[in-house]
Amino acid sequence: MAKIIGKSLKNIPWQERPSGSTDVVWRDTNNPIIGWNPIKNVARMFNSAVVPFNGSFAGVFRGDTKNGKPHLYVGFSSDGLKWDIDETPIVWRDEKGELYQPSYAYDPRVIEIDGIFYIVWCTEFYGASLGFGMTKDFKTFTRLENLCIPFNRNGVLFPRKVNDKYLLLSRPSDSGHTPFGDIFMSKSYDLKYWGEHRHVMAKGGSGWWQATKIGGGPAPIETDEGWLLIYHGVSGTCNGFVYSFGAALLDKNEPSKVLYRTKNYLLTPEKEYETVGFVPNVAFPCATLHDSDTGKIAIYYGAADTYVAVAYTTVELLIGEMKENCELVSGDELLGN
Ligand code: BMA
Repeated sequence: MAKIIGKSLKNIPWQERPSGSTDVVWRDTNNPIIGWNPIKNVARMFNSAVVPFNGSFAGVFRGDTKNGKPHLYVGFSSDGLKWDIDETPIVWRDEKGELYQPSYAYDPRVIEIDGIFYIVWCTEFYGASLGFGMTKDFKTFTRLENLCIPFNRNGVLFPRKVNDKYLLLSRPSDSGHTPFGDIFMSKSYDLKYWGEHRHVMAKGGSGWWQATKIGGGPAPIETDEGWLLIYHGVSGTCNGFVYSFGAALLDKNEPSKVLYRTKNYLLTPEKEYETVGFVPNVAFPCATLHDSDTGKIAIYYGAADTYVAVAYTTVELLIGEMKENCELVSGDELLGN
């Protein structure tokens, strides 16, 4: 039986799979957990990241303000479902203490490495690129060097070094709503200088749900069988893009190698809060909470670029599904080249 390697999280938000259901991933029945106009000046909160913090939970939220621009907000919760979110965007200072605010910021991921919470987001740097910063207490936030040159999005760090190096997944792109994109990996000794770039996963396959582009979602979860990556896959329709999500298992020691990958999506927009909103038909995962004792996983995803929603699965169900209905995509087999 597959096991999560990591901390236990007894207070993980959780609902059992509905009786009679054979779904690998099921939604919280109280979704969405954050709705329209959640705080002053913010119209929509979605594509946000949460982590266990001091016995409860903290999060970095994407808030699209009432002038349409997105910024990052910090929030706290005792149960992971009801959130108290600051009304002022996060203030970033550089390592010398000078203000260093991004002109816009979206799709944050928060990754704890050795007690420090690193935040990766999509920032303005001559086009969309990867902003980077850290906090220890979710009160003061230090902005670090941008992780790469333009254009790039969906930056995700692994939660520990592998073979002495930090690992970053990213999705190189162009300046707009990219009509292409595969997931790549870069390595670093210090989180500042990045190299040894590798291709990880290609879009496409026999199905259409991930035919247009893919992008890393929550920070990979370490398991005894490899790194579990939940990622989004995009399908192009005559009415625009549709964002669903699937999962892959990456090699423990060389995570640019894909071992298994879900042939079918795990969740696609079906509920009204996923199909109707500012951008219809989007399910965009950015974080998980997980419990190593039970294998429970809570997936936080943005819905319709409007809401925050939660869905549940277990490590056993997810890896089981990947093995039973696996399809590697042409390009994955280049194995790190
Ligand atoms: C992507 C990103 C996401 C967004 C998605 C759907 O390109 O901008 O923030 O959720 O489009 O609009």
